[in-house]
Amino acid sequence: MVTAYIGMGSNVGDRTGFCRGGVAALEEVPGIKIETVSSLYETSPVGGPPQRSFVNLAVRIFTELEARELLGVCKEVERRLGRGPNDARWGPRVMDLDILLFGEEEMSEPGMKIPHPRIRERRFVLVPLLEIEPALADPWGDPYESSVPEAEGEVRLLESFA
Ligand code: PH2
Ligand code: MG
Ligand code: MG
Repeated sequence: MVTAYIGMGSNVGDRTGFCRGGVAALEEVPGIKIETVSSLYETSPVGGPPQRSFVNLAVRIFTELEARELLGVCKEVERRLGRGPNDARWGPRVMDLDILLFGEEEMSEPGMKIPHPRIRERRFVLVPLLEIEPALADPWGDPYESSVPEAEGEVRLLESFA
């Protein structure tokens, strides 16, 4: 059993509805147990073209899946919620699910970098993640909290998940 963290975001249509739908879809997957869900945050877009603000959250799961299998699940949930295969990098999307951390694993393969390489640069990732686990550290023991002041983007608490 591995503890993993997944970040979710949406900036098209019913953004909070898509985020909640993403959590519900993950919950149904055999081998995944949702342990904690952060609050939902409205966040300014980081990178990409001018676009609507996002709703972001993070979840902590326990899983029996391998990292590759979990990535496949994330892609499938995105597809089920209506994401097209050709959405522009960093452009608008109904649902984005990114594996942020997978236990203590470090992976760098095409399409699969863990920890997610941009966690420390993005307040929309750090703030929900640290809400779940304020002392969270990377696999080398370096806490994420120290990166918040320098991270990019604005984050506003929208609503709790429960
Ligand atoms: N996702 C991106 C690029 N920029 N900005 C915010 N605020 N939230 C996101 O989820 C996001 C982003 C690429 O996945
Ligand atoms: Mg992303
Ligand atoms: Mg993604």
